[in-house]
Amino acid sequence: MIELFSSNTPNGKKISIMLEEIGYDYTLTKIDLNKDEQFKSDFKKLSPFNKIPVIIDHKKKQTIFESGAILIYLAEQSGMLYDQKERLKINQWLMAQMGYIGPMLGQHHQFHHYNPGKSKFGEERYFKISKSIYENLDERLSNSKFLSGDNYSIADIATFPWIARHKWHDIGLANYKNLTRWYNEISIRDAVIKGFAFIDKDELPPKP
Ligand SMILES: N[C@@H](CCC(=O)N[C@@H](CS)C(=O)NCC(=O)O)C(=O)O
Repeated sequence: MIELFSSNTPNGKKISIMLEEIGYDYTLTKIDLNKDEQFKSDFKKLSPFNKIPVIIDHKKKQTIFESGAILIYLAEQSGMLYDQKERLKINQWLMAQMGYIGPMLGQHHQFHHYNPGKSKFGEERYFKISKSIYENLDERLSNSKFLSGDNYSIADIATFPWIARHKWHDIGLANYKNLTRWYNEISIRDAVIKGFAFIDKDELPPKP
């Protein structure tokens, strides 16, 4: 049995979506970031940087932090969504999400959504970078069905919940035809709908 420690954020949703995709049973332990529960000493023992998500695979006595590492672990355990032949491509798009797309859109959330008016520099910088991320993804998806190629993979699962915050981005997802096609296709998967609503039972991926 997998125990998922998570919150209702894009990084949190990656793992609930993955668990639904591979059909694993799991229990959810909510970590309330607004109450600083991520800083409790018991949680820090599982997550050295005090971040969600974390999983414990109780059967295998394994604790894993970092969403990319968790996705790879679950993909390898289940033999799903991380095709051996596509691994190099999947790794590149997964690492791009982990090292660039997520952190940059996260900064955009901080300056544009949570703290508008506090730093013109920060707002402009991360708006511009986020817009270029939409452009880059749209370009990639103009000649590839999914991020790593023809098949849906953990790279798509990692990226989708970040693009699902498109209303906060104010960039206009609908203007990016290929990114919208990809987004819509993933939005209607049963596992994505279930995984998206893992904390707020009525939450659906917002329409472009
Ligand atoms: N690189 C980490 C980032 C995780 C992360 O930033 N989690 C956020 C929520 S989305 C968090 O736990 N924030 C709490 C804090 O920074 O205090 C991953 O992908 O797992």
